[in-house]
Amino acid sequence: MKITAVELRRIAMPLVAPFRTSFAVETARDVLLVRVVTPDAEGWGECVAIDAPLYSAEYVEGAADVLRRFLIPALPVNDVDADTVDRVLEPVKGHRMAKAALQTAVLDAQLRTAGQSLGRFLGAAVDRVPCGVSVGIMDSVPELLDAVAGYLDEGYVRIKLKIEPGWDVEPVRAVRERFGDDVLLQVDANTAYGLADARHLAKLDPFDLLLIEQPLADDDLVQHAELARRLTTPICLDESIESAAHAAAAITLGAASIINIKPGRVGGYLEARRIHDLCRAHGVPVWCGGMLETGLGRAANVALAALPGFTLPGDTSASRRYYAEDVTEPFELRDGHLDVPTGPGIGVDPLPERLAEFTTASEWITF
Ligand code: SMG
Ligand code: MG
Repeated sequence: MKITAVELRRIAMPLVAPFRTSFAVETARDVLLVRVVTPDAEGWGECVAIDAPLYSAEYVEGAADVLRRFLIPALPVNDVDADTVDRVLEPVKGHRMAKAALQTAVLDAQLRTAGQSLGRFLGAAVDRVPCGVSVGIMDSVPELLDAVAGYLDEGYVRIKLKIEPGWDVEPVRAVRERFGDDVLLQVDANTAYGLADARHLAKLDPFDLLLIEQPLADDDLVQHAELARRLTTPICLDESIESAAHAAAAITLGAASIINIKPGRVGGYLEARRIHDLCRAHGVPVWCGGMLETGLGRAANVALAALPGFTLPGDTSASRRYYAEDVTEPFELRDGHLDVPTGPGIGVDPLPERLAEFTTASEWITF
């Protein structure tokens, strides 16, 4: 495939409600989109980096910079596919979210040219995926219970509560008391605790949670393994896992018994599939994480979530959980599920008027 141009486009997407985690409050997404143009097709990749380096070291302006300075110039323009992108970007350390966006755009163009859907390319086993929802930290327990009630009414099959010190056992207890033991429930700390909090975190054990996600720092694999010995709640890693090698280390150490796969965090859909394959071979369940993606990123995540090892519901919520207006046709929940797109590539297109309306900047790199 020959690339003729790459666009770096920024869009500003207001969220329907603030989303508070242990590290920040998000009120809008400043999204970097990568568009790859070839003589036969255009491909889209959504960069999941947020505006500040608080979830991980990456941030949107840094991703744009490394793309224009190092990643896009490294592409062999005359004969490129997603595997080539993996290989030629390998010497650049880190910057996996930026790499993932570029690789996804190339992969989308490649698959649109070949007329194959991303789901089929990755090995999707189902045509729709069950969906969970991630519920931010709130100002009060009643406010949280209202939010959870609304999501359960919409049909979400799993609830994830964001937690931090001071907002953990009480909200979990309240949700269990109000909605019962049958609700699939899990929590996500985004690295907010230390191993010294093990006895406190063990107070979550009686609530029969599916998992606790990333309680400790991203580079605390050994500490996570120790924490796993002190809790009955299974430990799931998110921020710690940036590659299949990290996943292998975490499994070997006993640091995680479940893994959250976010393609952006691990450098793209090819590495995401490798992590899926590795975990499946080891009997480790995986699920698809989310980074408040627009319809463009969501389409690709839903395809990934259809692989057979994704045995837990993902943070693949409907468009309206995030945005009053999405840049694509909205993803809508039906019976707690989203349909896996079947069209070529990621299977969705940006709506030109929406895209124009949300765009704050655009630059083209031509070859
Ligand atoms: O996309 O539904 C979503 C958000 C899911 O909680 C979610 N993501 O650590 O898993 C996580 C967080 C990171 C969000 S940072 C913007
Ligand atoms: Mg997480």
